[in-house]
Amino acid sequence: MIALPYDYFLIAWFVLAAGSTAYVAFDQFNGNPEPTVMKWGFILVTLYMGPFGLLLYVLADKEPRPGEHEHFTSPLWKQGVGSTIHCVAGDATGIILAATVTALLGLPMWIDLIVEYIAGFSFGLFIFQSLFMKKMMGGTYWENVRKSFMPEFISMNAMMAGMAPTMSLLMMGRDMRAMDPLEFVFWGVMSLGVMVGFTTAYPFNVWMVKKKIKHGLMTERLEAPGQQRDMSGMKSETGQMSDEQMSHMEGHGGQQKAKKSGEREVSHGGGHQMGGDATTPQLAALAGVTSFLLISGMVIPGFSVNLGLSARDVDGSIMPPGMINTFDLPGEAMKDMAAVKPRQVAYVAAPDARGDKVLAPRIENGVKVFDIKAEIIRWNILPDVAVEAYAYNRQVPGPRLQVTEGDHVRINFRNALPESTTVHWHGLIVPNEMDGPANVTQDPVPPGGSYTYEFDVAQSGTYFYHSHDHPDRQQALGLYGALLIAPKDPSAEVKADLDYTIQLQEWLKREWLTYPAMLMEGALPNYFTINGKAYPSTDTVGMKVGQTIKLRFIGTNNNFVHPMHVHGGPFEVVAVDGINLKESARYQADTVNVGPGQRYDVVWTARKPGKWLVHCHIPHHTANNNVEHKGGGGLMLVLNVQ
Ligand SMILES: [Cu+2]
Repeated sequence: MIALPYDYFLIAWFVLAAGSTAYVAFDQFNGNPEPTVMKWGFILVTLYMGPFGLLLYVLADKEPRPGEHEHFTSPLWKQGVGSTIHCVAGDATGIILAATVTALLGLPMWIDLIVEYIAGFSFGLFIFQSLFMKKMMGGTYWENVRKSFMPEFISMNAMMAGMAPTMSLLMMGRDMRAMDPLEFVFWGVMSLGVMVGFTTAYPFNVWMVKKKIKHGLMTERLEAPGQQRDMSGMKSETGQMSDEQMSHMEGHGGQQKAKKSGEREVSHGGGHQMGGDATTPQLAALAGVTSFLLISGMVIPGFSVNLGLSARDVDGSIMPPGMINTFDLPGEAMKDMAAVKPRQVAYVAAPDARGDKVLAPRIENGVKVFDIKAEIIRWNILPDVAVEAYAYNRQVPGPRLQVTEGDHVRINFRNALPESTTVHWHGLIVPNEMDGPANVTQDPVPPGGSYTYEFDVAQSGTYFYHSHDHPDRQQALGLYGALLIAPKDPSAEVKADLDYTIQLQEWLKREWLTYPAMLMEGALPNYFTINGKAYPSTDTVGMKVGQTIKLRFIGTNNNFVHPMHVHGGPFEVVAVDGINLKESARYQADTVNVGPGQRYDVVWTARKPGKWLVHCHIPHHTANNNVEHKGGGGLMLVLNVQ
């Protein structure tokens, strides 16, 4: 799926690889005089290595002019390319098949690596070398297995020594979609792994070709003297003849003739004959060193990434850019901190949509009934900044529930998130099974599930509700809303001319993706909102000189204590955590530290006309991704006094 800019790059890469492979396949089967196994070797390697496979093909193997293949491919470096090609074609195919199967089976990465090695080695040795190359090697199948074992072992070790750490570090890195064969980036990592593996295997293959213990490039010609003469005659007459024409003629005339007479000749480029000049100590040393490289390539990534995890454990998570990823980080932690998957967005809110809308209850037999649903939405915190949010009733904050002390309420909750969740009624005295903490007072509500919360409202004041299942993720992503309870006796309410609720939230949005902001390395927020909007998209509240406003600050945020400050003179703190302060306990201040979960009701008087700011006093929290616009950003709003 497309989630990050490099997904587009990968698509372009796959198009290039497909084009390169098509060209190599066409050219191989239309004129390159080479054994079929080598044709397929180049085709497979070009499929994995794209334009680099094509480059190797034209530089080292493609017959420049008819009849020159033997001479053209004779230099040792080209023979080394050929030898590495048939190693990589077999081994990499085995590795990629194994990686796909183990990922789909949900096996941990370390088992995946071992299975890949065994599969790659087996595929390379038993099929690609011993079976497909039987013709070139001469002898029986099992003789070939025996002869091929040591060169294949050395080459496979060297290749996997490069491919394994490339796969481990990239698959278990920041973007763990790379563990999922259904994602582009899995195939991108495989391609890169094959390229690194090719590079690490190449020098060993050059040496083995030089020592005549491994085949390099070969030329296979179908000897048909009559045809050859005819063709050269034609060539001298017409002066030119395309490769296609020649191969066409060979294919239809020459081949049949050759088959009849059995005249098929394979020559090894550079005149190499298989015999083997390598000494036993040399082979033993190479086997030892490549084994060491292999084990290092398998083990060393395990010092920095968790090879005990499977594709299922990490579930295609994309981690925040600066997160510290260590070998002991569990998959659960990764999923908790991961970006919201854009494809899971169920609803796109209008860019100017507002949250905290009053939800009118249904009255059923005297019970106030509210319907609330949690799902993933796209939500604009600024006109040009949209986040993937977890939301109640498709808004951030969730709908405002306004009830009166003494009400009996019922909340029909439905979970349309891809994960379990619950709802907690923060600060309320409710029956324990209505309180919400997942796995403490209730089973979490599964995706698609529902739960009915029902209780008598025995308190009054400023409260809120929020998720209590993985709240570090879910509440941080927007699962909260105001719960305002009017006192049964209206005279108990501290009166003001205006009433405005301020719900705080911290966001982490980077590189197109939204992560739950957390007070930890790599997950710190870069956007901040009041009622789901960052300044200058926050409300401007109109007032007249002499009017009072009750500001209800709610710490619906997860991480910081926000020192909320009002310009233009002090306010009076009249209630804390929903409880009215006695007159004697009320106090004047111009800043209240609103910590997560806390509520402060303050009454401010508009003393002078003008634009008076309400803002957090941590200046980073009044910027949008560290950019100021119209004098600030984030946790800021204007009281516009006429
Ligand atoms: Cu702040």
